[in-house]
Amino acid sequence: MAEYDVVVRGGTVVGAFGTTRCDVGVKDGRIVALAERLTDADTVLDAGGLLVLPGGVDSHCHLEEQMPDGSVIEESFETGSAACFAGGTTSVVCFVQQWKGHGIAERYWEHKRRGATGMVDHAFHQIITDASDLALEQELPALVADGLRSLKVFLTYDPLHLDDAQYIRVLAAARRHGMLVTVHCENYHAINWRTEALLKAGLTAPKYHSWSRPPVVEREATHRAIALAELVDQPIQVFHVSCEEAAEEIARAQARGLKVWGETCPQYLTLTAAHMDRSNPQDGPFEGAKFMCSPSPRDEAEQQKVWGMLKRGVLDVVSSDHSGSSFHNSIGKAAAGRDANFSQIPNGIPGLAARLPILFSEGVVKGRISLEQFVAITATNPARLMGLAPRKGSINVGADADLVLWDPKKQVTLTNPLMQHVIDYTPYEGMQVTGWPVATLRRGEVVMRDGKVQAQPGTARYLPRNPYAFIAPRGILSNDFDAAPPA
Ligand code: DUC
Ligand code: ZN
Ligand code: ZN
Repeated sequence: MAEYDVVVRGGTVVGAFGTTRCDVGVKDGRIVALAERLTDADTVLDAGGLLVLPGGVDSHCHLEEQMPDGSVIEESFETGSAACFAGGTTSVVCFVQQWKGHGIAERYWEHKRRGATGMVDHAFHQIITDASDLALEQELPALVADGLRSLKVFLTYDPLHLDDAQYIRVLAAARRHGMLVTVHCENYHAINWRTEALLKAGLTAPKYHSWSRPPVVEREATHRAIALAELVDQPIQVFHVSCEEAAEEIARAQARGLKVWGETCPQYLTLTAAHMDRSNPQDGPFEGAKFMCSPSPRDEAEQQKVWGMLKRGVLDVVSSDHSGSSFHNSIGKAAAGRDANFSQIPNGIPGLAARLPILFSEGVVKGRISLEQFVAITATNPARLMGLAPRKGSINVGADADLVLWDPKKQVTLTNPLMQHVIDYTPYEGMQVTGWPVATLRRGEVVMRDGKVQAQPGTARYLPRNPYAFIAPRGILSNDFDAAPPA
């Protein structure tokens, strides 16, 4: 029997802290050797001229989520897995929704069953829409015992949003259970107020989505989310930061020593509000719906500031927030008709496969971030923050052999078929990128080669997360009274 099942030979192995020329030896799905020359392998993959990257970790994407009205997000675990592998991502953290008025257990176990039908390794964030005793006191402990380590709250969006009292209850429950809280930061009442006024004034086209939620609504909610997290002494990650003023709130919190992390997404680095003002001959201004997500993309000056925040490390994760709704069918963007006003159009854009190529091309190739930073923000940092390290997110002996063979010179024009998701469009259609995944290995198995995804449905693994120190509360309270002592 050969010493290695697979050897990846002659590539340039990239880690968050450095880059080395070495071979990677794989046995039983794990990395067992890193050395200048490895022989005695069943399969040798030639990586000459290629980069060898850890498989991407997308810690924020929406797959097969079940909605209270009985509908299910279009992207299934199976189709989403194909998109992940096509773009060099091998692990995801996706969401389970709580339905208002219900507990969390039933949906969680159902979602876990669905996750197993795909191919991509996965963990879950539990969305809390109703901070009830049933959810947080009675049902949450069993989910934590199953390896759930993060909660998600929305400070805006009907019917998901929590008020401050409910948000504090979630922070306290997370602290007791040793969990991370991730937060969608926009001010609910401010957006509703502006939306009503815009609609009354007849300003209903997709482009007015961005007018309904200017940066100040994101900054205010980010400030409040951080302040209340500080009160409870609970670490949080602020999701999808779109603008400098929200990132500044995070920078200030970090400078004070708080455990606050910030994520952004490719859409805030490459799209602008002007995309929502596009028209086409068939659909008119409805074309703009393709780019509608929340927070709203801003402008080019803001994009450069968000890049700056990534370079500084204030924002240290880039995830896709893949939340697609197809454009041409009647259940997606046009669910309320093609004349619907902006507030009736589902938010969210697809981006699972585009995430790494866009970050590499716009970031590394254009000199905005280093190659090592690219690996850190797309794999190593999300794995560490989500409690998936050292098994995922880096190329280490003992880690799962999740690897991407990356051609740093290959030039590609992004098209929807290349994305391999179920959604019928990509907001990045026509974008030119340099750098492309030519093969993806998941636990040592080649699951994508030259664009052909070859993994079997049902081979995904759930990633239970043990308690981990990285997200432990600081133990610093306003005074000696701890209102939510850890269990
Ligand atoms: N924003 C979110 O917060 N989630 C999904 C889609 C979106 O645009
Ligand atoms: Zn969100
Ligand atoms: Zn999201």
